[in-house]
Amino acid sequence: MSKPLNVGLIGYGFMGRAHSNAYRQVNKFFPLQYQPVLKAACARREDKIKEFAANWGWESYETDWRKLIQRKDIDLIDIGSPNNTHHDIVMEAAKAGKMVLCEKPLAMNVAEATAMTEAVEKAGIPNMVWFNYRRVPAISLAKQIIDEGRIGRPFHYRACYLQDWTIAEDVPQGGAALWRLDVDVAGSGVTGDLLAHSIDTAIWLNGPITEVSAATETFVKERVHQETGKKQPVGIDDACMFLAKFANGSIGTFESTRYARGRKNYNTFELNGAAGSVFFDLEDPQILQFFEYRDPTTGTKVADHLTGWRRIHVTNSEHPYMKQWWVPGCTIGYEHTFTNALADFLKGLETGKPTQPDFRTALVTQKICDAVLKSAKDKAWVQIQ
Ligand code: SOE
Repeated sequence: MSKPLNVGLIGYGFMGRAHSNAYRQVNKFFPLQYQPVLKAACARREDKIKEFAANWGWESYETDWRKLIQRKDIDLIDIGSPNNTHHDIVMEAAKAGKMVLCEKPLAMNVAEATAMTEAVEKAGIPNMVWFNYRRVPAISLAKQIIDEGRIGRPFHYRACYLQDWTIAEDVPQGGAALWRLDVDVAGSGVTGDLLAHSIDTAIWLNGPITEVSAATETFVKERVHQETGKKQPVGIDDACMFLAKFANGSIGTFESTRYARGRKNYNTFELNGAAGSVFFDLEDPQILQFFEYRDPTTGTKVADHLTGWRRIHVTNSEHPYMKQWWVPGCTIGYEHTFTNALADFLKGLETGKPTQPDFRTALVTQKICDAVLKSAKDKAWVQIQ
C-alpha cells in the first residue's frame, strides 16, 4: 500500500538538484511504501526557483520558507540551503511537526546543533542529515568488513579530503555560488564543509573520537565579497589538519584543503588493523581495497606468498545497494548516494527503525568540528565533550 509523502525542498543549488533527483528516482529503484511527492520547492529568488521547480517537476514553489513550513499539504522539510539557514528552519519545522532532512554540516556550531537536536527529539519527528558518503556502496562494504571483524584490533585511521577550486586569489567570497567562502554563512571552511564528511565516516567505521589536536591555515587572507563588491578579510580555514585519538585505542590523522592542485573531490580513508586493512578513494568510487592478513573466523593467517591488496569492484548484487541498480559490473555515480540515503530514510519510516545519521549523530560530528577549530586557535589538544 503506497503512502504519499509530500516534500518541501529549500534551495535550488548543487544540493537542490541532487536531492530533487533522489526524490524522482527512489521509488523506481527501491521497493518502498512511502512515495515522495515533489510538492513544493522554495527559495528567495522567484525567477530562479520558478525555473528550478519547472525543470525538476516540483508541483509548486514558495519564496518564503516560513510559509512553506506552515503549508498543511507538506509532510517533510528538506534543507538544501546554506549552513546559516539550517537552525532557524529546523526550529520552525519541529514546532510545526514536520519531518526534517538537513544538509551537512548540521549547523554553524555546537550551540545551534544542540538546540536543533533537542527540538526534533522533543517533537518526535523523523530526521536525518545528508552525510551521503556513507551510502557509497564501497564505503558501506568497508563498514560490513569491519563489523565482520576482518580488520581486528585497529591501530591507524587516515583520512584526506582534498580539492583545488579556491587557489585563485580573485575568487570572491559570498553570494549564491560562493557562500562556502564566507565565514558568516558557512561557519567554517574545509572543517565544516569537507572534514565533517571525513569525521562522519570515521566515527561510523572506527567509533568515537575522544580528543583532537589541530592546525589550520588561510592562504588567501582577503577576497572581494560578492554582495558588497569590497575586499574583506577571509574568516574561513582554507586548510586543516588534525590528529585524533579514538576510544578504541587507535590514532588518526585527518587532512583537508582546497589548495591541492589537481585534486578535485579526493576523499580517501584507510584503516589499518591487526587482521587487515581497508582503503577507499572517492575518485575511484567503485573500488574498495582490502588487505587480509588473518581470517577472523578460522584465525588462519593468509599464506605469505598470497598476501596482497585486493581490489574489490563493488558492483555485485551481494554488495550494499547494488541489487537495486544494474547488473554486476555496471557502476553507479555520485548522485546515487543521495538516492540510497533517501531509500534508507523511507525504509526507516516504514519499519519504525530510524536511519542514521540522525541529528543526534550529526551533533557528535559538529562537536568534533568545533573542537578542531578551538584546538587550532588555542594550539592545544581538546577533549570531545
Ligand atoms: C564542496 O565543494 C562540496 O560541494 C561539499 O560542499 C560537498 O559536501 C561535497 O560532497 C563535495 O564538495
